[in-house]
Amino acid sequence: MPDRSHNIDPDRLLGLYKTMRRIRAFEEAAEAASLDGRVGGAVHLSIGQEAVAAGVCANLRPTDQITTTHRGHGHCIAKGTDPGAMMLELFGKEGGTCGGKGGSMHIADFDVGMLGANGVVAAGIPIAVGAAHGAKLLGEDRVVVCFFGDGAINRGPFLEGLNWAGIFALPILFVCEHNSYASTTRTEAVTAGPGATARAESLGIEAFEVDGNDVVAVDGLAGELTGRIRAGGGPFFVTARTYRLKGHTSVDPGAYRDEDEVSLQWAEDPMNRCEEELQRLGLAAAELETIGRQATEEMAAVAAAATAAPHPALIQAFTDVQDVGAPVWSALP
Ligand SMILES: Cc1ncc(C[n+]2csc(CCOP(=O)(O)OP(=O)(O)O)c2C)c(N)n1
Ligand SMILES: [Mg+2]
Repeated sequence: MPDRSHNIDPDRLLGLYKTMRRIRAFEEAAEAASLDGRVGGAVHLSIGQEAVAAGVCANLRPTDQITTTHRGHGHCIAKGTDPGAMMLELFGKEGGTCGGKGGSMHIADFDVGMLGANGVVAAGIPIAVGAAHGAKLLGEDRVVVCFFGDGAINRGPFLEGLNWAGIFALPILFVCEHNSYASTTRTEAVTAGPGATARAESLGIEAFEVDGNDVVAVDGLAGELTGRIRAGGGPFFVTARTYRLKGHTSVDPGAYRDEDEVSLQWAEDPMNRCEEELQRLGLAAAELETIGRQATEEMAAVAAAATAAPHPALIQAFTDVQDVGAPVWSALP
């Protein structure tokens, strides 16, 4: 078993930190744009969960693939999707990852192996399993990572997907991002038995638990498991314990949670924990501040560009969708 202690190369940890800061800055910019109405409707923020996205995706190649959920901005950024195109998508603007038609919950970017966010809980699981089965049939050495929440384990596709992956020994890593909530409900109140890890094990899938706010631990475990998949192993399952520091959506004040619970969890903010680790390795606080400022500036520029960008021409409503025949709306510009 490889060493999973905190012996990490400082440069690697710095790279993980930069990814986490970019995700946090993107989420803060998206939150502001949702609250002031530039983005129509609410968005699901991954603030507090950045270490899972960064730690797992740091072990993936451009040809590897992921699926994600309604809370998928962090996974997209960590996999290499351009935040500028993502922000345009959130704003419903021209140049968005899906032409501005999908929005936050339907970002997809096949060029970097990002097979799609998904507004339907657990619906990404069979898609990821299908992609992994495709890799196996084609003899390609792709690894597929399937991100989903702790609420998703109570839906049927979870059982179907894990069963199929187990039967066919597929090259897939399931990552259950366990933030303890499904919307306004504590998941333990609606989950029978010991939970995600045990359910995977009951299907014969080797499963692990990791502190999802510890990016070094996530990176180490993901490195080990993706390595074993590339060597012909898999599937594997990881439950990453983390916490959703914000409400379920950008407009949810989260009144169903105890204030003490939330403030205790802010003390476990993965960003601070990563900074402490970097300082222990000799990085200066000023250097970390510069990285944070650069990330904020990058995402402020991205949001400003999305604010100024045009909406797609109305005729675009008829492209890239199902065959609707020739549009007859002659008034279209
Ligand atoms: C099939 C389905 N049922 C219900 C919903 C409404 N819904 C949206 S997000 C969510 C909670 C999901 O919880 P979890 O999987 O833990 O993800 P998290 O929001 O915590 O990231 C629910 C119930 C949905 N989108 N799809
Ligand atoms: Mg959850």
